Amino acid sequence: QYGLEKPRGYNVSFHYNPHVEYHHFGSSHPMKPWRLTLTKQLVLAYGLEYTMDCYEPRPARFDELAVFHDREYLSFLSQVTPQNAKPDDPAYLSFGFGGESNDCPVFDGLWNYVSIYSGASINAANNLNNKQSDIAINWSGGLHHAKKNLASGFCYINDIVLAIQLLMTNNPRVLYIDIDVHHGDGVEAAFESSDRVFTLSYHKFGIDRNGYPFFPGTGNIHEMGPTDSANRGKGHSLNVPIDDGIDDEQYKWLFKTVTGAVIEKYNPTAIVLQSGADSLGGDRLGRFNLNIKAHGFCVETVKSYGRPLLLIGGGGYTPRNVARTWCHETAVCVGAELHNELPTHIPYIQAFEGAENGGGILYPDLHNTKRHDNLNTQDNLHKLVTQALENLRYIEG
Ligand code: V1P
Ligand code: CA
Ligand code: ZN
Repeated sequence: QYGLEKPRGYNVSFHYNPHVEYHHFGSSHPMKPWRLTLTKQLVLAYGLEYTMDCYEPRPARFDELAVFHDREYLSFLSQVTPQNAKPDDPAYLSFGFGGESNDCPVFDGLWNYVSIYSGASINAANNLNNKQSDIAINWSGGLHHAKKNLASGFCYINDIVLAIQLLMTNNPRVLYIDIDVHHGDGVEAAFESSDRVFTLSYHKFGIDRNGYPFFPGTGNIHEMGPTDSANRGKGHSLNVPIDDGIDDEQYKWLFKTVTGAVIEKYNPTAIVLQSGADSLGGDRLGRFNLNIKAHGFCVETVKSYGRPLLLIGGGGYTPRNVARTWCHETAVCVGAELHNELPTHIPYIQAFEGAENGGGILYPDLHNTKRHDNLNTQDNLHKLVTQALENLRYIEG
């Protein structure tokens, strides 16, 4: 009856260069590119590669990165190595490398690493632009803290900004949504003077008992971009600050209510979703208490609006759960349901086995795996939503 036509659904593309996996930030550093190996193994084990167009993008070139980043910064980044780095060189610190926190170390193959993850976001954005895909996925990207001349919070090149700049050639309005547990400050800053990009970030915000702000310390509800009324970007950022321990039902309600209102009002012609997995329960750096399916609910919700979608990774510091989440969200994109029992023939299956690693299943209970008391009351969340909706008064209906 249906001839040889493909069943109607979304054209999903998967953009991944496996060379990204072999880079190391250093043994005690929480960012582990190896989580991408685990993600790929799960995606393959469930056979999801047959449901998508898979690309192996080339690394981005210097000129492609210079569309956003300063050339002096890129020259430094492309030449610095652990052997020639001079930590007392003023340029070294001023570009955000090393320092006391060592958030952005100089490691072997750094330039290759940043070019690879950026190349994948560029390739994914181009696929959306030429309508080869409805949803394009790059789990190696999403490095939202990088500024045009500054490395910050494990991010050296802002692949999201580069992808949005490409999408802007075809789209009058791009919506950026960020569910990483950290504030998407680099993307917000890059487009602060534009009304053609709206940035929306959900994140932990607050000061801990030792007096330190949760990284990067920005993104309170009243930060809505520039205040100068002549600035076109005024009111085109929305920040949703959340406290420790938020649970599935609260987060789903918050995300659906606020994101829905932004989409209805701003009416974006393309959406970029940064799906940082450090908002899961049990994350090494995060503070929330989300399960995998609640995180995936955000992808489902955004997908349901049917706009061209770029889905990218970000943070995520408990590698086995990052892999589970991004595999689940790949399945959400293609419209597949996955069985809970992990296929047994996966390389690195040990990473998922044993009670402490989630018992060999795809959807272990992550709620309270790292006890964070829920400090979000229903009353606080209602007030937050009221204020968030109020903040939307600057954008046209
Ligand atoms: O809190 C800081 C430093 C301390 N300074 C005053 C700032 N850095 C954080 C950075 C978190 C970056 C998150 C990136 C992303 O949003 C996107 C990929 O997920 C930090 C933390 C922490 N617990 O917040 N750095 C480190 N931990 C760290 C630990 C060990 C070695 C190197 C860095
Ligand atoms: Ca965020
Ligand atoms: Zn993060």
